[in-house]
Amino acid sequence: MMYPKIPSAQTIILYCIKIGIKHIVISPGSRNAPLAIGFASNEKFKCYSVIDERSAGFFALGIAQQTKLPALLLCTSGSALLNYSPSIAEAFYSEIPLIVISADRPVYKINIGDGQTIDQINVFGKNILSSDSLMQDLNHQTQAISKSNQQKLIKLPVNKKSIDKLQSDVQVYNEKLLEKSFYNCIELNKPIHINIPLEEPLYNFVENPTISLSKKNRPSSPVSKSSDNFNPNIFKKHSKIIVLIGCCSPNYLTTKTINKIKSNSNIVVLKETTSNIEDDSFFGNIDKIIAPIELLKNSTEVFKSIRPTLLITIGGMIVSKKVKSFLRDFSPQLHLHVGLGKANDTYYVGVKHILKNPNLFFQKAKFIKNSDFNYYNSWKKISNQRIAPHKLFLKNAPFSDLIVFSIISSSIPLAFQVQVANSSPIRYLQLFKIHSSNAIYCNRGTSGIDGSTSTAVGAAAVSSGPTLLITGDISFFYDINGLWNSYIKSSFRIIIINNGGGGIFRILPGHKDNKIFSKFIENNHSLNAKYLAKLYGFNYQKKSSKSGITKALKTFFKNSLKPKILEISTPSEISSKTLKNYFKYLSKN
Ligand SMILES: Cc1ncc(C[n+]2csc(CCOP(=O)(O)OP(=O)(O)O)c2C)c(N)n1
Repeated sequence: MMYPKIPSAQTIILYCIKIGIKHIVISPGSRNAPLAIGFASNEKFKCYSVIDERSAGFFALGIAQQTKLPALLLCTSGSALLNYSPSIAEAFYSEIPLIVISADRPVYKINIGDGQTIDQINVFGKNILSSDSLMQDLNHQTQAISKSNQQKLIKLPVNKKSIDKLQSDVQVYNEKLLEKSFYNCIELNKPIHINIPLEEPLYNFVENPTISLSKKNRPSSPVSKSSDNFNPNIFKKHSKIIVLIGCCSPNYLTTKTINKIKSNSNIVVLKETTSNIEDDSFFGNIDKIIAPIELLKNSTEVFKSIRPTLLITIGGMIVSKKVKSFLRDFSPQLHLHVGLGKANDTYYVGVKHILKNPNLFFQKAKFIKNSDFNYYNSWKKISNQRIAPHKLFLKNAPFSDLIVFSIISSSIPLAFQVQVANSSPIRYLQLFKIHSSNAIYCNRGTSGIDGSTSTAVGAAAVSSGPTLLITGDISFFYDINGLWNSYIKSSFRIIIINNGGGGIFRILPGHKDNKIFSKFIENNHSLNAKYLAKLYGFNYQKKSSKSGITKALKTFFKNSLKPKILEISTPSEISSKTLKNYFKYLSKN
């Protein structure tokens, strides 16, 4: 094992061992070499080398999403750090813990014309929990420090005793800062940033630690993790209750909770595909239920009849624009968000945050003994109305994105976890039933298209089962560097739905069929992934028909020596028209 001689660098490594950080994603550089070598030579850590920091950030996000523990990112000084921004914002809004360590020049070398230096503090603005710098060690290169011009870190004359005293203060400060920041990161599931100023020489190591960390207790919890600020009788006051479930990790709600919720027929559960919750009495495929109502002449009347008086939200971001607009236009009297994560006032009625694990919340909830089934049945009736027309439409619909998703959704083997890119892939997938064994993930914190591949590769690197990434063409080409690493397993699968541009913009309101739209909004193109597949060692197939895909999927998921890409070409115009016709058809039948 090699521990860096520089005390602050060694302290970070000892701290990571102390709190059990395991996964370290390292991007190259020289300033971060003391830490890179220190981590990589210690078998307590599993280190990954990912060159592009934007991709590295998402790769680490994928790891933390799966392990539910912080993954650590390490980069050199300068613009390297800025490239973590998209993944840090995603982690912040998705509440995924990441620790960013940036190596830096000493303070006296910033903004004086030294190479590869920028101001590295607070570069992530408000999209991160905290951004701090360790203090520079004063017993390392004391001469160089005392020679520095502007910031007098050490006052001359210096002697060993005074340096030892100053260094001991630096050590106390640094340990406290690490303790507090790491602890907050874990407790609040949010990203944090620690900058570390390092003076050369950088490549000196010792075999055994020369520092012993203080044994002081952890700082007090940043939030009270749980509170009882709710009235368990609230359910008795409402006969129209919606529980809306957004992004959750698998098994977030226990079977006991699900059964308890089911026992109350005043409750309608609307669950998104990313909720990873399955029960036949809950309503998935929310858009399939709501979008056709929007097209009815008497839509207001219908919406009014299913409007809730109490809305309870659980989990993270909501994908369905339809449910958001329904609940904003036909708003509940009361909105409670239950959980330890952030409560968003998404529906403009003011949100009351019940800071409690939803399982405990429902355990304590008191229900009316014999609730009538009216409210549940109103939703059930609409949901049932969709079943036959859905099937019939798909049977006769032309080859399009919708057809492709209907085929894919019924072909995924149970062992696969599914990583889905933004934006139309996750929206299409929401229209179909996915087996509960297939955990579904999507970067919905910021809904970016910039890291879906890297996230999927990172997640797959720490998952025992195989991973399928379903992505659009623009998202795929955007994050090509997600494939530029050596951690892609042979079981990794990518399906690219290539509709020649950002197909989502043809679906969203405001679409215009003209050149400006095609060039600047949709970005239509004629690229395909054939040569990229070759470059990165993937088996590759391209299909553009229903029978072609069906045939390809028969072998696509089977074991292979290389990972595989299945690229599916779809017609963009027909795809957007088909989706619109689908909702029209559902509304009329
Ligand atoms: C980093 C980033 N830039 C831009 C966007 C806006 N955006 C959302 S979806 C999309 C196009 C996605 O196209 P594609 O991956 O081909 O999927 P499709 O919608 O065609 O299915 C864009 C540019 C974004 N979400 N994130």
